[in-house]
Amino acid sequence: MQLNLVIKNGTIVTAENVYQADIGIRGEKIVAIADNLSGEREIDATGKLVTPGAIDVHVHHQMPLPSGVISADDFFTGTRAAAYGGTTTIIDFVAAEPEESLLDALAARQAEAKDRVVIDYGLHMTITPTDIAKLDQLPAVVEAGCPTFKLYMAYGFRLKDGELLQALDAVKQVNGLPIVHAENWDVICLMIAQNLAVGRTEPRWHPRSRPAVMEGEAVGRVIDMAALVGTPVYIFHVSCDDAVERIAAARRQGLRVFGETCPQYLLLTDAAYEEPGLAGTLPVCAPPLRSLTDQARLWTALGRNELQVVSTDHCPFSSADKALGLDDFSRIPGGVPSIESRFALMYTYGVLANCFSLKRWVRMCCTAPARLFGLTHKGVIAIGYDADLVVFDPNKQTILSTDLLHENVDWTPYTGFEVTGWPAVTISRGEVIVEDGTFYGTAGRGKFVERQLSM
Ligand code: DUC
Ligand code: ZN
Repeated sequence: MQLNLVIKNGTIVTAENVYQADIGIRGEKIVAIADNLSGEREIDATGKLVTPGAIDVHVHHQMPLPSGVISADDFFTGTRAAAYGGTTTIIDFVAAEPEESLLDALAARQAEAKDRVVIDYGLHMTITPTDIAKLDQLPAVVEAGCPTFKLYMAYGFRLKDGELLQALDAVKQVNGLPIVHAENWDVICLMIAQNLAVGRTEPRWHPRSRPAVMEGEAVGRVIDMAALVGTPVYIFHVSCDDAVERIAAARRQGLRVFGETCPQYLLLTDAAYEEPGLAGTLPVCAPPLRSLTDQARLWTALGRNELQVVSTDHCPFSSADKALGLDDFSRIPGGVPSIESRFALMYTYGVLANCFSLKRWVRMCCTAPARLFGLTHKGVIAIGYDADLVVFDPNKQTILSTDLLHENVDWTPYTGFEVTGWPAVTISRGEVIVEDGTFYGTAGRGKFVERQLSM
């Protein structure tokens, strides 16, 4: 069989197995897994791990906030950084204007991404309060390849409980997956106002205005509503023990409840908000960073499969934008970067720290996101799947810094973090797009993936 590309002598890591074999690629697909393959081009992966391309189901590129500030990575810079870090598919978001149809909004967002994306991408459809009148459009959105629906319980465009129930029911009717930002917005608003009223304006009041117990309450509330309606539900950016406990309890009852956490909650704590001046504003995100105890619980939850996915919620804002909230923590644009470092951070601080196995690393960063989010040809190393692969050098030592990373932002919360293991080669649909630190991809080569759920 004529092979265009062969990855030779590597250790293949999948969610189920770790084994030695060569991988043969023809065109965009994996067509052979065997010993002693040869092809037009061969990459020697001796001493390296070969994994599926990582999948990041939670990213915000060029996302405008109501304040007018826009997240700093666009679809080119963000997906190029993702490729450097071994991520070959992302799922971003689309939100319709009040007068806009959901399909028009989808087309507009695809137009923003089209000429810029370096890797394949999908989009989650957001359901805001003004979209409750458009729920009859959901079948068309699913038909267009977007079967996952973002529901906010926080921010100005949150859904109130009645709207949330309506949205969950509508998503269930189309066999979609609701994905939820779960926090208690009324409590947060009150606590922010109370703190600001007495001059508590510094970033340290950000986590104190968004208590973990109320994240747990919101997670429990939406799980109960999803159970009432009979739909599965996926909880975004779980940050604390209270939220994990609700998810774990629901799963023990046999409910189809899933959750993710992100590197910031696994590796940073709320002590970061105690830093004076600008430094304390930078890691502001929502939910906020939590305590060391919460952090430890998240690692345990990943090891026990109480949480299934590690995504990033990559949403960088420049330090100049963060400084807009220097005198008022509630004005700090929320979000942190990690689209490039997630896969390696999870290897170093997860696998090498014995929190979970190699197989589970691949499961939570590649295979589970593909399965849960309907990326039917991705996240797995098997014949017929897309040749999205990473040749991962498990010995490469790196100290993270903004100079090393390619995210379009002038800071990273991971400055000084020591990482062992980094992608040496990233392959997207059979094309080498990063090799030994050089980028070979092109803007616009990524394709929109029409996703189909199989839950
Ligand atoms: N939280 C953040 O911190 N940023 C982006 C959106 C979100 O929910
Ligand atoms: Zn987000």
